[in-house]
Amino acid sequence: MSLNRRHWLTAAGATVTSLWLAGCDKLATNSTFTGVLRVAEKWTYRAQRLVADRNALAAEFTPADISKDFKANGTLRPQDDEYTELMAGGFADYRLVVDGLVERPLELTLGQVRALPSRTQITRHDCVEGWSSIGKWKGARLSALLAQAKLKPEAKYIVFHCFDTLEQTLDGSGRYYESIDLVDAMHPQTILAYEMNDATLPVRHGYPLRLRVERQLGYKHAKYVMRIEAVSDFSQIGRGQGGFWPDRGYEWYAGI
Ligand SMILES: Nc1nc2c(c(=O)[nH]1)N[C@H]1C(S)=C(S)[C@@H](COP(=O)(O)O)O[C@H]1N2
Ligand SMILES: [Mo]
Repeated sequence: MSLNRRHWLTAAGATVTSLWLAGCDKLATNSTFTGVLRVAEKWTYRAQRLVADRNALAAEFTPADISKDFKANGTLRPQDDEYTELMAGGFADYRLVVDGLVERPLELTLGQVRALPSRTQITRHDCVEGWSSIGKWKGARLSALLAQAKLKPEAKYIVFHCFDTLEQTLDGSGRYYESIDLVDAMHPQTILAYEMNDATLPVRHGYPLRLRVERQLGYKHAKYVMRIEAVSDFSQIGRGQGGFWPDRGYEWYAGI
């Protein structure tokens, strides 16, 4: 669903509510009003169907399906100082920062992330460039992490800030980042993976933590996550389109 359609839906809802508040007795006998209500009902139904569809699970596979050679793409080893320094210390000083529109900002060690409720899944990764690979992922459920941080009611999107700079720019807008809405954030298969194919997540696949958001294309799966920020709007982040590749013309919502 495009953002425009979402805004339209909200606007339609607001119109019906204000008509309602304007006095329902008079309006109930008005055929235009009943027409508006019927249209609104249809839209609500469609919106619910879209959300129900988005809550469905992505296909899962068997161990025999796991790709022998899972392709790696984009950054394969961040060259950024922060990452290099943490690597030298075996990531003992790593803290996953969770902040923004949350009641309880968090700074978690990798041990604390591993102690969160987890999920293991064998799924297919589809890159926009046309290749796919199947892998087994284990990670912390994003819903559990966000429950611990307690989202404020204004929070609408979850932004993943990464360690790697994929494009050298003067203004720093070449840092990788991505964002998802709360439907995907709460989806049971949305995890912060720390294991791939029963081993520690390899550096080329996003060590120490990478997002798996199985109903969307590969570029949404932020690798090298260092900070998770809850926001009401992402227009002030990067170049404002909600992700490194969305900033460069790709769809923000990359459903598959
Ligand atoms: N931080 C970061 N995350 C990233 C990328 C990247 O370059 N940097 N590339 C994206 C793209 S386009 C894809 S297809 C997947 C690749 O994940 P993989 O290397 O584990 O196959 O990571 C995505 N997440
Ligand atoms: Mo990709």
